[in-house]
Amino acid sequence: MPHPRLHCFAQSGNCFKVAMFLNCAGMTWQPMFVDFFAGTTRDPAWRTGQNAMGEAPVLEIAGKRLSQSGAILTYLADTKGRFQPVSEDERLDVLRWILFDNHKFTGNFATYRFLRSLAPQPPDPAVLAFLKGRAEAAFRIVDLHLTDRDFLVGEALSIADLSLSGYLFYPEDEHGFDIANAYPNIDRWRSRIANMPGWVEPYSCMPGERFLARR
Ligand SMILES: N[C@@H](CCC(=O)N[C@@H](CS)C(=O)NCC(=O)O)C(=O)O
Repeated sequence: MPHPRLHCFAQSGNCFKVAMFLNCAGMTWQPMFVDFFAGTTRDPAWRTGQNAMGEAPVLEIAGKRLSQSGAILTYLADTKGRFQPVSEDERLDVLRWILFDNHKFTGNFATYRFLRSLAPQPPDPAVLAFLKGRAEAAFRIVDLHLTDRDFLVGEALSIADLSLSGYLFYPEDEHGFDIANAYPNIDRWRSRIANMPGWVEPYSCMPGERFLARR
């Protein structure tokens, strides 16, 4: 059976969520470069051939073409038996955190980082300030939740952790958040994840040229 192919690019924490699973589960996979900054995901060919939602990541695996990192992580956990919830209550809790991640945590933080540092045009300061405030609020919620626990759900690493941490391993000059000092519980948690066997940092496992933050 061919190895899974992950359509991804180095700056994408959403892609990195899936790459972390593949790496930490010890799976062999093939990265397929998505030239996001040249507009690949906006190309009609991408939408008809890869993902009608116009997004990366896409994972080709076992004859399927999967998108939405949360759905991909759920599929991988279910089929590989790794990083999955261990009870019905945990399954719902993992789903809660993945939804919170997509809507509030990654949803605001990744957009903030993109506009702040990676977008070709300088951002509207009011939009940037709004996103920063929303991201900080989401960070406070996660930091508080991690006060007395090692992982988001249960006692072990789960796909909820892989989802929420996807953007936390990028350099501070890209996102501007002093995570170590402002959110110490998140900082310890992300170190726990980075110390998992097989973990590799995003710019070393996904294709695409790293460029300096534009601003
Ligand atoms: N909720 C989606 C978000 C995916 C997403 O926004 N991917 C970005 C790259 S990091 C993208 O392809 N954006 C294209 C666009 O918004 O036009 C997921 O978790 O997979």
